[in-house]
Amino acid sequence: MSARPRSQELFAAARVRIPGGVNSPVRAFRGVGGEPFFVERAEGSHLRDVDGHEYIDYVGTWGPAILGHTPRIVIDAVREAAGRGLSYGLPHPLEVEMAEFITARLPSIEKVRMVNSGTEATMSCLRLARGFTGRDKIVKFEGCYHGHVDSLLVRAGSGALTLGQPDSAGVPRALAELTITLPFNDTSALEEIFVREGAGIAGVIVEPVPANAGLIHPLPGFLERLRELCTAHGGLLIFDEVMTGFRVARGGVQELCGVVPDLTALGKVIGGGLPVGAFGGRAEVMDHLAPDGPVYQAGTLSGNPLALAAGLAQMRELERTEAWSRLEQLGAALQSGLEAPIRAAGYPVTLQRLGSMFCLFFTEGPVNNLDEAKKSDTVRFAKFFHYCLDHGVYFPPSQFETGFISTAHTDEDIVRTVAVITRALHHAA
Ligand code: HOZ
Repeated sequence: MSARPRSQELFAAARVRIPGGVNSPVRAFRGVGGEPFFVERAEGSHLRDVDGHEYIDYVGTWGPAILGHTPRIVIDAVREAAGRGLSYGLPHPLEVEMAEFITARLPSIEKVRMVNSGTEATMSCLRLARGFTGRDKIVKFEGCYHGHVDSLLVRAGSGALTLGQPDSAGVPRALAELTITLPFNDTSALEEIFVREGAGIAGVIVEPVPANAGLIHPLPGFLERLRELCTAHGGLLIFDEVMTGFRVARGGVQELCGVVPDLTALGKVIGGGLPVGAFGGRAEVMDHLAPDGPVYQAGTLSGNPLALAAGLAQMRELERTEAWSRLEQLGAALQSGLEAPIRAAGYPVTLQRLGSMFCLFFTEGPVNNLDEAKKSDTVRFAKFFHYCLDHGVYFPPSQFETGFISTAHTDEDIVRTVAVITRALHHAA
């Protein structure tokens, strides 16, 4: 185990004044045991901790850092924007640029509202779906995580799953009862629920490629059937593309699968590392939002100029460099490099990947839903994780999270990572 005395000291101080010592998703560290390291700086594909250790980073601030850390182009855009003011609470040109940028690339979005986080985006989608349809029930899928919205902390993924709290305390039972949960990829369960409850369903929210219970692929036809059922019964289909939007392709999963949602929640990559979310969809639905319509939605810092400058700079750079094909190349190199070590591990390990997003499940694959993901050997995962960390490779500290590759990762980073994983798999045997 690498010595991290300064991190330990800071963590001890943090625990006195911050619940659990953490603010960010790094709370998932509880899932692997031990204490998180404190970051001194982040650059490109690397993190350096306050004790002087360097790590190849596959967390990328949990998704946003698709160009790697501190990309010059984003930093310059933020500096430039900051010189003109930090926040206005008044319209400014970047809001129009961002709205036009997003709507030009995601045809399902005719109008978009900026918010400050993915949670705000999904929360607003639910309210809008309820306001638009006049119905109360929401359907979600087990293991999908859509932020810490009351209605959605029911059989949730991500940190809630890692910490064994998929149904949070503090969520009124009456509200939780309005959320119907179904297993992902189970078309029969979906059809049954629409037969029974279709007339009361305001919307179905789904990560079209769930990435908060590890990474799970939709089975052929599942999302298409979901679309048909929502249309037939008048409920809205809400895609949570906070993780996948502008990450797996320019137009997210909806571009890859061709299924058109009514509403989409975005975040992470579109903020370039600053706090941002957005939600959008058909104009007919979005026009129900205040101040045009009766569904209230608000936020003092929404459309913040620094966040929009960062996000636009990042997304334009992705387009300019056709980054998605490079990200696919890097992901494919990692995958092919791991084939032999996974076969040689002597116990079941499954790599699931979409472009630059990936997860190593410590169980037999394919993993198609939460119950299958939960068969993973989390004790073995923890051993694997700590070995990698101690040898300079940082993966998400939970079996139920997804790793991210950035354009700043080099071929050498991937080769080194494969070598470390190979030894880590052996170590965890
Ligand atoms: N979407 C984040 C990664 N799965 C989780 C956010 C959080 O846990 O705070």
